[in-house]
Amino acid sequence: MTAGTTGATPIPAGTTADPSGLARLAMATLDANWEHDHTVPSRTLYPHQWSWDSAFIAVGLARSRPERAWRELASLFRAQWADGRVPHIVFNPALRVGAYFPGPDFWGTAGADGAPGVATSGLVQPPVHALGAWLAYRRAPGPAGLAALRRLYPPLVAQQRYLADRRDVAGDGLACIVHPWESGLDNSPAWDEPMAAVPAEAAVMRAYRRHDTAHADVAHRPTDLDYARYLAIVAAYRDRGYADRDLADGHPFLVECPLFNAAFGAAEHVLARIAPLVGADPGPHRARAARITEALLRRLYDPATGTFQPRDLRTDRLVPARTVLGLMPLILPDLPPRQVEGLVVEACSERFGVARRMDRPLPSHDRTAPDFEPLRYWRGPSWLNVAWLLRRGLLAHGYPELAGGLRRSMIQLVAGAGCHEYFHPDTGAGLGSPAFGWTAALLLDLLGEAPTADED
Ligand code: 9WN
Repeated sequence: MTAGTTGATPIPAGTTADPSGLARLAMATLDANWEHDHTVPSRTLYPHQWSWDSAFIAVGLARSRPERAWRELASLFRAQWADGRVPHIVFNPALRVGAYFPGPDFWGTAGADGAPGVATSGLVQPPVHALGAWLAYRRAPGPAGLAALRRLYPPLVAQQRYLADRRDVAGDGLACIVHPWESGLDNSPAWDEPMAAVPAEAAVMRAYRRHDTAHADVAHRPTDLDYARYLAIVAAYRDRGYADRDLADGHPFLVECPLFNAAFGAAEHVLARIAPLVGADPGPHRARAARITEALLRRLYDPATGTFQPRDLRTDRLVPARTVLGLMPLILPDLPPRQVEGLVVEACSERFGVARRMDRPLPSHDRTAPDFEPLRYWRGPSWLNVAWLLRRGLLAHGYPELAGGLRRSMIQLVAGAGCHEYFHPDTGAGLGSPAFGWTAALLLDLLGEAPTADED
């Protein structure tokens, strides 16, 4: 172990502790993953364009290659559907069939109402794009950025309108997700209960060839039973033409997710800041932001645990698993002090271990839970995007020292293991793709700011 330049905990032996060396590694990773108008999350595992990845990646690109940041977001929004949904995957037509599973033939979006001219999935992901665009502009202000914001503002507003008008299945002011992939935390223990109700058998997967397990350790990925359920839910949505009417009548997975809705609310806060720059009225965005925060408090806050839990709309019950998803409403600037304090207590508890001097990285699931799995994807491993969001929340609510602890632990992870997709939550070993887009981008973003930077 070498002593780290950042002070608190030692940096594990590995890549480099030198910030300029780390920045070079991150930029080289982003350059290697750049594909004509977007960045692939990973050349092997995820060779197409992914929605929320592009938002995080744009923030890092703004620090290094701003022109690409705007192209990244523009290419994603070119695939926006007529109803405003921003698809979670935009397929690159130049790639061979089988480069990713499930591919365009399984999604079959071509005939769906309002689908764009390019092949996409029919799902969405957490709407972190307004935040991505805003931060890209803050990192690279200037006429080109302002022009890009002007172009992006209407599609960003349409994205929000889609979620508010078509996905508020319970009519309570929150958007619901119709597939675990929409949460971005695909196999989180948060989805175990709602997924258990989805009829499917692992054996179904014998009829398909999974692409992910050819490139990543089977023991680190979702199981065949998970995949069988993922496909069954896609098929149910596809069979209704990806229409959101009457979802409550029989769609097998309907959940209100705290991260997704925190992003939904944060987007309105950010749009209220973008609006005056592009000649629009910030008032309606402020009003919508306030309504989303109020709905989150009413529907997803659990006073017994002091944290937020997903609500399964099929049973109308809060899901008991205490995952990192529950901490995400901290990104809302108008979260009341009581809930802020509850979330900070939860974050600093043994479950998640946030501290000024963190001895282990932020896990994606409660470390003390019996179903905590340090190697399996979103069931324990540490991911930079959720840690980066939590850091923003801590800064927004006046906890710069805890935010500093998270920053150091994130930098140490990459210093020790490289730009991996996710990391072992105890040892910091790199897992999944070794050259992952958002890890590189968010690292660059962290390196570009002062350790106790104000929230922006
Ligand atoms: C399914 C691309 C995406 C991320 C998700 C992550 C993973 C896909 C998969 O990769 O999901 O969308 O094939 O496992 O869970 O958050 O956007 O990086």
